[in-house]
Amino acid sequence: MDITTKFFGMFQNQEVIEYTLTNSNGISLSAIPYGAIVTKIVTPDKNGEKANITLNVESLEDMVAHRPFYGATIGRVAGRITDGQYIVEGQQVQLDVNEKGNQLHGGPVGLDTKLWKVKTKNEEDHASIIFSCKSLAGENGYPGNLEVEVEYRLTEKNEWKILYTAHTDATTLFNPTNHIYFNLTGDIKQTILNHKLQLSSSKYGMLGDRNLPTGVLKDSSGTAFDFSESKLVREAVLSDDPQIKSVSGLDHPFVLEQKGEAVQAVLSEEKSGRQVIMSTEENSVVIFTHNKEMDAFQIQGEPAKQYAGITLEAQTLPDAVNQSKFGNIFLQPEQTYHSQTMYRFSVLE
Ligand code: G6D
Repeated sequence: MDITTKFFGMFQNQEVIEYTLTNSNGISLSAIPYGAIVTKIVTPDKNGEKANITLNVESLEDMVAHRPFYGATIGRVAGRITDGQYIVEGQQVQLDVNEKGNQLHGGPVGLDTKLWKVKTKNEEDHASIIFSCKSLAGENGYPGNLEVEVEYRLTEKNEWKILYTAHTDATTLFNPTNHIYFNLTGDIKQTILNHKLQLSSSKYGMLGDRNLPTGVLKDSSGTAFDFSESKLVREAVLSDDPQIKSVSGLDHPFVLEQKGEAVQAVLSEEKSGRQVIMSTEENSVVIFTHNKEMDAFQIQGEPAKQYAGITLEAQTLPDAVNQSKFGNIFLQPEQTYHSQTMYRFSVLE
């Protein structure tokens, strides 16, 4: 495996270096210590043409100024926490809020806004970029000093494995994800509407006011949210389903029926022949289809268009701390948090 580095930008007078892992099949993954952000994933198409298959901001300045979350490590808690509040041992905790009175993606200074420590590891069958950071008690309103490690492992089997480890010195919340947006065409000027998606899921979380989960996990069979058989993303995103219309696309959690090594999601694109499969230990995957053009910054000379990318954000169901049966995201001092999500890249002949 090859590990290379390149200057990426400056943050608070510190050099931010981009690390790139490349395997013997010409697949590479690049990431930076700011936000443990994945800046590129390059894979070949069916003709061997290599291209970046993810949506990324080109400059660190734009990442810091606009926080689009592209490829970023999200935490302490991915998604929205209603009113930034939760109850633990009969006490109400008030977190910092940063979107319509809720906490979104870990709050105003979430893990995606921090400069992580970094080291690399090069083994026979894989190479890794290992990021670590500390979130102090009180940051974004969370109790507990949290230590997080995220390992991005690229293997010779063309897998990107994300391995999370975390500890806390007081009961807190932890539900991280990676906010990667895929565009398998390799051209962000094309939309993801002709991508095909298949999910091992029969229920999705309905959204209500302020994009908050209503708590209802609805049966998806026969609806726009039914991806039990592979189907074009456009069939969902352009449907008249009120849940789709209300957010102009997908922005919903899908309950995953299997866990661990099983394949729970298959995303593919016919023209390039590229395919990504996902497996995770988490109980859900949030799929967001970049439902609005982002005109605060430019990528390749133009704003990132509507439907320029699609996320597969593996995590415990959003707002789990306020929804019974959504899962447990409390992290206790005596626990070590471990979770793994894997994406495998291939080409359909
Ligand atoms: C919007 O509602 C969506 C979120 O799900 C997404 O993560 C964010 O944009 C980037 O707030």
